[in-house]
Amino acid sequence: MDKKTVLLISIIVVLAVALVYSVSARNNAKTGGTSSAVQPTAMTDNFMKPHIPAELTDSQKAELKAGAADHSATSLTFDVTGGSFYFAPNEIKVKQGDKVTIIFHNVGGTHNLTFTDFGGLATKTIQRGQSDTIEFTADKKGTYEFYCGVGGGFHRMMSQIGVLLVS
Ligand SMILES: [Cu+2]
Repeated sequence: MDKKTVLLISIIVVLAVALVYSVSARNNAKTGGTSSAVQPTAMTDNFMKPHIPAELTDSQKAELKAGAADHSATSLTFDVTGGSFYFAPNEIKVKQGDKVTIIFHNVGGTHNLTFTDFGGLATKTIQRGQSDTIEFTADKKGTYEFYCGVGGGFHRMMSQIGVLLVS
C-alpha cells in the first residue's frame, strides 16, 4: 500500500469509529432515563418550543383594515323615551366611529333631549305623544351627558339626564 491509500483508510476508520461512538452515546442517553418512555419525535420537540408569530401578510393586513373600516360604518338606532323627569334608557353604549340615531319619544309633559357635546346637538322641544330624531357620529371616546333642556335647567336638575358611553 502506498501512503495515499493508508491515509484514506485511516480517515475512513476514524469516521466509522466516530459514527459508532455517537450512535451508542445517543442510545445510552435514551436508555439512561425511563427506557420504556416514548421519545418525543423531532416534530413534537419543535412544536413545543415557543414560536414567534409570523408578520401579517399583505392580504391579511388588507383584510384587517377593511374590517376596521366596516366597524366605523356601523349605524345604531336607539329609541329613548322621556317624561317628567327621566329618560329610558338613560345609558347608551356605542363604539367610536358609530353613526348614532336617537329617536326621542315624549310620553309625558314638554321635553327635549340635548347634548352639551357633539355641537350642542338637540331634538326639538316636543309635547307628549310626539317624537323627534337626532343623528350624529360618535367620533370621540368618552362619557357624554345628555339632558332635557326645558325649564332653564330645571328638568336637568330634576335628573332628567342620561349618558352616552363611547368606547
Ligand atoms: Cu324635560
